Amino acid sequence: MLIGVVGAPNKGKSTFFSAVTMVDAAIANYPFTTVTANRGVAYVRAPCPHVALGLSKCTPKNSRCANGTRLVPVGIIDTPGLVPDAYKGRGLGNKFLDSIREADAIVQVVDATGKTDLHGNPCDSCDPAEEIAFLKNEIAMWIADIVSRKGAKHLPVKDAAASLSGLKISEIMLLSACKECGLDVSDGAMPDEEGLKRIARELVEKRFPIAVAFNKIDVAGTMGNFEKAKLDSGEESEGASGNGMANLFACSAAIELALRKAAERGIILYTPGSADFEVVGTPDDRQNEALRKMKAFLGANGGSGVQEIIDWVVYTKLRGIVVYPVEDEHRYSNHRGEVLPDAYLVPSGTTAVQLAGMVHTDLADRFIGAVDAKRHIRMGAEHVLENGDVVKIVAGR
Ligand SMILES: Nc1nc2c(ncn2[C@@H]2O[C@H](COP(=O)(O)OP(=O)(O)OP(=O)(O)O)[C@@H](O)[C@H]2O)c(=O)[nH]1
Ligand SMILES: [Mg+2]
Repeated sequence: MLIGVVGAPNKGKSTFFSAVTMVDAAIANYPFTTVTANRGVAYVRAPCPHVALGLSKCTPKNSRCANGTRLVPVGIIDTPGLVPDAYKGRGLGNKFLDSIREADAIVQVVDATGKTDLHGNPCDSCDPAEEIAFLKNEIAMWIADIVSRKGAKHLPVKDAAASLSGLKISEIMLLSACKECGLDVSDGAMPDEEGLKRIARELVEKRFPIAVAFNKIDVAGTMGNFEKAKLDSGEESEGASGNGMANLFACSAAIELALRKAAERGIILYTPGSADFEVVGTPDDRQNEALRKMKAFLGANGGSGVQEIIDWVVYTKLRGIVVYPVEDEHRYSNHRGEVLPDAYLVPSGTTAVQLAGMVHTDLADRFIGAVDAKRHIRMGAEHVLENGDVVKIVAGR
């Protein structure tokens, strides 16, 4: 799974990315600081099974365990800023769009203060809610443009689908988008330009689930903009889908980054996503003052909001589950005695034999069966795994 951090310039994308990955990406208060995409690894939270299994500890290898919370890796990509008409190549247009091709979902970072415009330049009172529509529109135009560049007026649906395959848009997805737009393509030909634009908007919804991060919420007076946007989007979408503003989140990437850096330096104990931290080092006066402010912010907002977004995207939008392959189902360990060493983030619906293939392609070929190590029952190849399962794969020679 790969999450793209996306949005107009100067909104805090790289700050968000750095906070969740601890990769040092360039951050600055001007547009187009990021010119090529940065890749890293973020983490989703899961209850570590060592607690429910009554084990005193675990030995994570590909992940971390922080006070009983397993932090499971998920790929993330920080993209260059997107400006209006990026699909025509404006700004870093093509670079931006290319960098989201592989993303399975998007975190759209908007500046909740309203102090930067769609080009990332200073602005007195821009409406952050406008940025939300802008991203969807831009991606839709990009998709429509890719198809219409194929030339023919009534392009065969098959050719349209082929032109979108690089974006991981399948023919089935395309046909379902046409259907949802009420457009009949049973003659095998794509509709006119107007129809194509509608289909492209529908494809954005299907292909790129979006969480909107109202960032810089630590700036005084900003929460009102978030509340307003929530109301606006709720009113708008309630008629359409009834699920309102569920994808809007308030966050402070800057505070999350500062907290993780302080934790890395041993000044505080902080579990990403929590609403508090403990001072364990010896901060100087300046650091003490900053920590005091951050504690107050976390207390008032129930956390920085950043980790919550990653978790929501992975669990709610991408329907991920976390499973733990082991070699010894009694000790929950690998052959070196390391307890619950690996946590795999997989799509819901993953079967035992598919997990075997993810651990090692060879294991799927030699698959004989699997054991549910928590319940001590056997699983067949097609057994669908559940979130939190601990699985021993049994393979032949
Ligand atoms: N107050 C506050 N400032 C923030 C926050 N996140 C980012 N900033 C500031 O916003 C400015 C832009 O941050 P970047 O992370 O470089 O933004 P970007 O979206 O990656 O910018 P481009 O790469 O130019 O598109 C910097 O001055 C950051 O310090 C936040 O949560 N709170
Ligand atoms: Mg950046």
